[in-house]
Order: sequence, then structure tokens, then C-alpha cells
Amino acid sequence: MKIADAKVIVCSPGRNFVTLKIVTEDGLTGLGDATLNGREMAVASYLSEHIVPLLIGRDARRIEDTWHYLYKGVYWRKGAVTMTAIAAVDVALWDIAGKAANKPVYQLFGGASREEVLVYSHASGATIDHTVTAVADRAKAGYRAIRAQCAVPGHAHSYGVSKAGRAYEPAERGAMPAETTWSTEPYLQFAPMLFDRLRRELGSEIQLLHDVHHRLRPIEAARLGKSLEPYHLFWMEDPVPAELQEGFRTIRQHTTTPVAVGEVFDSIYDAYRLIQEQLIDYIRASVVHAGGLTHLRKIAAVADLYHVRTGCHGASDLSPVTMAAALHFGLSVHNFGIQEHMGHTPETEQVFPHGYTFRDGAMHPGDRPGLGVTIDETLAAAYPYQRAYLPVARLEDGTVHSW
Ligand code: EZ4
Ligand code: CO
Repeated sequence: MKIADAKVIVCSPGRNFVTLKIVTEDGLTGLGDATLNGREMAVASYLSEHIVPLLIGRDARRIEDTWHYLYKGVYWRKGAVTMTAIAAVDVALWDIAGKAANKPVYQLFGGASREEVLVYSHASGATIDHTVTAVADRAKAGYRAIRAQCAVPGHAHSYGVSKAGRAYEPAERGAMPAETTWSTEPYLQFAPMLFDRLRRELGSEIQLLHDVHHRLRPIEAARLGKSLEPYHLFWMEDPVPAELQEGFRTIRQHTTTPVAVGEVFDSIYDAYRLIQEQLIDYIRASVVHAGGLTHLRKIAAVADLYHVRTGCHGASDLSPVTMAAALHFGLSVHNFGIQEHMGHTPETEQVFPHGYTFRDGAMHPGDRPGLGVTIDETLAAAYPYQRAYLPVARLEDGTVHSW
């Protein structure tokens, strides 16, 4: 089962996606997502210039060997661009392996560990009233777990708040990144008020999540976690930037609010101390940015030893190919926690027809052979790439801050 062809497809059905398509001599095709939000063409070129020539003629069944050939063989290890490129190859090969076996990918991972994959949706608003309504709407749509974000009064640019009537999409097309401002103290005072209202209006059953998006320092995150304890959040996400894993000790010493981290992690090496010291509760590393299904399953296996569960990133910049892969992973992995489900635009859904389904707050990858996702290349070509950037954040005095 030799690889006969591989190509990179870049399209923009509402937002940019990079997709790797691998074809075998026997005519099987596999898809892998290679989208790195705001730096898409770096991965596209890494794949087409450096990896595609290495794939032609390789045995498509040698997934583990190919992973190490690309990881160790490059000499320059890790990094978001490298790990996203490796992930695209890895996921495409698992797609092919499923098709060759005529089984959905989760059946190659030991089968289903559960009947469904619990997902959480997003809700946001410009005011607490709007946010309460938005969360209630998501609950009506069937979601049992909802991430709530709200603009801090006087600070229009709080993270995660959608522009009126539009789905939240942080990357903006244009020549330069948008600039937003951030102020920590008003946020720390405001966040408990938001969750107090949400609990009083929506009750205690619904699972509430919140994304801090790397904005705080450890002692500030400890204060936030403590102030949110009465509202028993499912998790507080990315409370601080995680380059300094030790920083989480301070948070842990002060609060029982569960902590989730890792959507920007590229491998187990970003997380092993967090996991081994049990400084986090959920690991958010994703199929697409952490080396594909092969490496994410190893991260989950390490996490399982330390009571850490999975909570994979699933924003709109992770394509339907990643969503499908995440669902095969989530259905099968023992220590699954929750899966983010932000959803995609109708244009994106048309470009990537898929077999996964949503019902009553949970998803299922479906039982088509492989991942169960295809790409309509003709339609994709109608949406050419457009450069887009994630915003940058500054403090009120102009200092650059984590966005
Ligand atoms: O800002 O995926 O939890 N979800 C998030 C996302 C990220 C984007 C960055 O590309 O934090 O919305
Ligand atoms: Co996040």
C-alpha cells in the first residue's frame, strides 16, 4: 500500500483551512488537517516543499514509523509548524488505515469506550443579560456544557465575545492584526458576577466553562479560581500562559476550581510536569497541533496515569477533518473528559462533507470507514486563501500582553 501522491489544498470557506490529501497506489485517499491559525502558509509550504517528496513511495500502513521518521528525521524537533505538518500526515494515514480495514478509525483504537462524546458549545454577550440569554439559547439547542464569555464593562475587547449577531471568529482578514486592549483588575472583579448571575438564572445542573485565554499571572489566576468556586465551573481554561509549567503550582495551592490547559501545546513535552504533578485536570492538546492521533493518544495515556482527562481544543479554526479525528479519539480513549465544539460556517460544512453527528449535547464520529470526512475540491477552489491574523492585545498603557 504505497503512497502514490500527496497534495496540499488551501481554501477559505469563511476562514482559512490547509488540508493534506494523500492517495495510495490502490486508490485509497486520506485527509489530514494542517491549519495553524494566522500562519497557514508556513505549514502549507513545510508540507509541499519538505514533506510531500518524502511520502511518495512510502508504505501508508507504517504510521508509527512515518511519525518518527518525520519527527526525529527533521533534527529540528517540535514547534507548532513542524508538529502541525506531522499531524496532517499522521491523521491522513489513520484515515487510509480505516478505509483499508473498512472500519471507522475508533475501531482501530480499541473500539468505543462510551456511547457518545460530550461536547461543549460557546456563548458570549456584550453584557451579563446578553450572556445569560446566549447560554440559555445554547442549552435549548441541547448542549449540556457551555463556555460563557462576557465583555467586561468599559472594556469592549474582552476575549471570546462575538460581534453582534455573528458567530465568534477571532482571526480577521486584512493586512495587519487587529489590536485589542486588556485590563486585569476589572476582569477579576467582574467574572464572579457573571457566573453568579448564570447560576442564579440557569440553575446548578448545566456545566459552565470559562476561558481566561492566557491573560493572568499565577497569583491572579489563583484569586480568580477561588472567587469562582461557589459556581462550580467544569473548568477554568488557560488561566496563565503555560510556558512556565511551575507557575501552575501557585494556582493549585489556592483553589479547587478545575484547570484546563494546552490548546497551544505541540507535544507531551509541554505538559508532562503539569500532568505528573497533577497541576491540571484537563489537557486540551489537539489532534492537529500536537502531532496527530499517534502522539495525542500517547499524551492521553500519560495523563490517564495521573487522573488528568482530555478536553481537546475544537474551535472553528480546527477543520472538520480535525473534528472527526477528535471524535474518533474521544469515543475510544479511556480518560476522555469533554470535547470543544464551536462549529463551522455553512460554507465550510459544504466543502468538508462529514459523517459525524450531534444529538442532545453530544457527538458521534459515525461509522463510515476511516474518519468519515471528504473534501469537495472544486468547491474549495472557489474559496481562495486570504491572509488573516489573530488579534494582538495591549495593556492600557500600550504594553504588549498575551492575547
Ligand atoms: O482563540 O482557536 O478555546 N478556544 C480558544 C480559541 C482560540 C483560537 C485560536 O486560533 O481559545 O477560540
Ligand atoms: Co481556549
